[in-house]
Amino acid sequence: MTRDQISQYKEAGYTIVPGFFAARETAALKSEVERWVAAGLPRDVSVPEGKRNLQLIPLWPHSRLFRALPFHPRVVAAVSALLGDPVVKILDQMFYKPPGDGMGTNWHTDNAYFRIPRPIRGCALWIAIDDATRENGALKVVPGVHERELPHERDPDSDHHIRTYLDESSAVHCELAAGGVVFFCFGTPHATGPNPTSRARAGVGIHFVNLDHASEEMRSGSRWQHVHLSGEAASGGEREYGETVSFAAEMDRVVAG
Ligand SMILES: O=C(O)CCC(=O)C(=O)O
Repeated sequence: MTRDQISQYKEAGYTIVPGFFAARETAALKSEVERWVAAGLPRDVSVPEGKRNLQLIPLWPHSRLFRALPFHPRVVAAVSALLGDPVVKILDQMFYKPPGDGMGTNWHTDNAYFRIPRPIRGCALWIAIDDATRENGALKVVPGVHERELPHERDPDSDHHIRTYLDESSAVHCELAAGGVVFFCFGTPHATGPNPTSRARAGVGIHFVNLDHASEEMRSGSRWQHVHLSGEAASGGEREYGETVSFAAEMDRVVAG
């Protein structure tokens, strides 16, 4: 992560990092996603008849590779630079748009769910598992409005999401080859479009917060997971899972089949 990318995150509320994951890493992540889809694990959260918006949440119980992903040294370095220590991972999820009838996710901010006092102190890492294009529903963000609190209401297109309405004329389409990522803060409005193409589009979102800036509810640990990645409580996974967790070792396992 470059100094410019860190500045962009702080000023605009997001930054795009193409090629964040190497080809071998991306292939391993994709093969886990395909395994979940083949097993029918993701749930269709869409309401409109004839459309699908598949979501799997949380991810870590379903894959040792995804359990290890937040501990990837590149991920820890990035979220620590963006949020300041101590960083915890609180949530992970997968969004899968099937070809043809794959639906978008309407505009929202993550802070409408998480409610931390300073939204810049929490961020999502969105990973393009497949190439993400304007045509197949790449992530869109509205830059520079992350300090504004936007009203949200129930999203009629989803069985559990909430949404906001906003002027999207300045939206940035985060087109990315698979393995590229977007970091965006909890205050940054984002959405995705539909996938009318002939190939599926999967994305993974992982949420991190600086624990000193978490809400009371979040700090209590009763609602969201606390996986300590930096700071005094970080133990490389021992504390959370009773063992040291390694992305590289899990990747080798997935690749070996
Ligand atoms: O990838 C998607 O389709 C939705 C992403 C999203 O809404 C999120 O990460 O909160």
